[in-house]
Amino acid sequence: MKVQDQLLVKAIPFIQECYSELGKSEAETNSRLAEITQAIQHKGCYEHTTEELEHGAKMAWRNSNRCIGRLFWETLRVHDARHVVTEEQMAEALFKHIEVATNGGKIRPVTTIFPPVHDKGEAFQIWNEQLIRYACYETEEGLVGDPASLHFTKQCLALGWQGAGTRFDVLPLVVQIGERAPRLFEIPSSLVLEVRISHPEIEAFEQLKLQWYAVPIVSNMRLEIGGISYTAAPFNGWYMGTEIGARNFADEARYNLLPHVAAIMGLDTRRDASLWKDRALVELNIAVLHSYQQQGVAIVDHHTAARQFQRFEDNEQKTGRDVTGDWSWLISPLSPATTHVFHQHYNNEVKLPNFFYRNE
Ligand code: HEM
Ligand code: NRG
Repeated sequence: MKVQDQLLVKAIPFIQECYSELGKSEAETNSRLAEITQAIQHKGCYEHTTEELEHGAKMAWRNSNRCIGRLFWETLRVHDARHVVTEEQMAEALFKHIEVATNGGKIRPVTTIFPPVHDKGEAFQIWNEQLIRYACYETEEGLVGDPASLHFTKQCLALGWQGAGTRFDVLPLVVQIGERAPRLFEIPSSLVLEVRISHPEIEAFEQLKLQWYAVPIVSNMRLEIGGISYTAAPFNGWYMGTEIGARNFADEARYNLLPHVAAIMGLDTRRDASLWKDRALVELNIAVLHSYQQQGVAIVDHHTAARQFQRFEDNEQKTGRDVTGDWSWLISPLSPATTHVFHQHYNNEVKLPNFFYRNE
């Protein structure tokens, strides 16, 4: 199939579904379809209206099979950044995203959408996996920081960045337009809200000197709406506590903190059967939820998130849409069988619009 036909084949069902959900008339839908068909025939591409972009992004969240937070899909704020042409403007828009999303801790779900692929053939790219993430350094004592960022940190250092060398250095933004050189921008620290981790009962947690950032802003996925690919479309909601407490802090290939937590709790780490890892995990997750709540930063525990997801499933069923989902991602890494998600089957079919990894 010709590239143009492929585009039209994806544009038509998107417009039909989008316009039907927005309650538009058949006449309006048909005239928009005619306009898009014309544009694709003459220019090889078409442009989304603000309304299509906004609703398309919401549909993409609604269709994100791995996301347990989808109850709130209609509340997504869409920042239209399709006018951006320079790297400076890109950084500016990303700073704005961080500020609006963070909102002093009352986190708002936001996506910022930069120009799509077809515009002058120049791809807008964000090298960061998330806008805010901690660096990782190779030292003689081993890795310092978040091992998930080892490769990206090396790229930043090669571009001339210098980090302070702590376990929690916020990495700079690296953006690239087309084949131009990538540009590095330090995020003003006043924009980065962070949470110090303490435990409601176990004071020794403070000795671990842990912290995490308030807002997860995923920036390594492309957003596809109606056949148009937005290569830079970072999005955020708020954290589910287990992402930090059961994975980022706990995974052996991340901060690997369970042995340290067990030590301050005085647990018997010589025997697996003492379940020291499980006990340490629970208290670490309690500490994460407690600290975010105490410092006024939005976060959700996995039981509440699962119940919210149940409501999403009910809503979708009432609306007559099939809920698709990726079971292996939807289950919580902590006590999964205590939530309904574990006991249910999900159809992992991929609907459009959606978010994809860059190379997909
Ligand atoms: C994945 C929760 C908002 C799109 C996830 C995951 C969780 C989650 C727990 C699994 C992450 C992992 O295991 O690493 C939430 C919560 C939100 C929220 C609590 C609060 C509002 C959003 C928003 C979008 C979104 C606003 C897009 C507009 C996605 C996508 C994935 C995902 C695409 C899969 C990421 C991947 O494949 O790496 N979400 N989410 N989520 N979420 Fe959400
Ligand atoms: N697990 C990752 C974040 C992935 C997305 N999670 C969200 N998304 N909650 C981590 O940093 O732990 N969101 O848009 O809210």
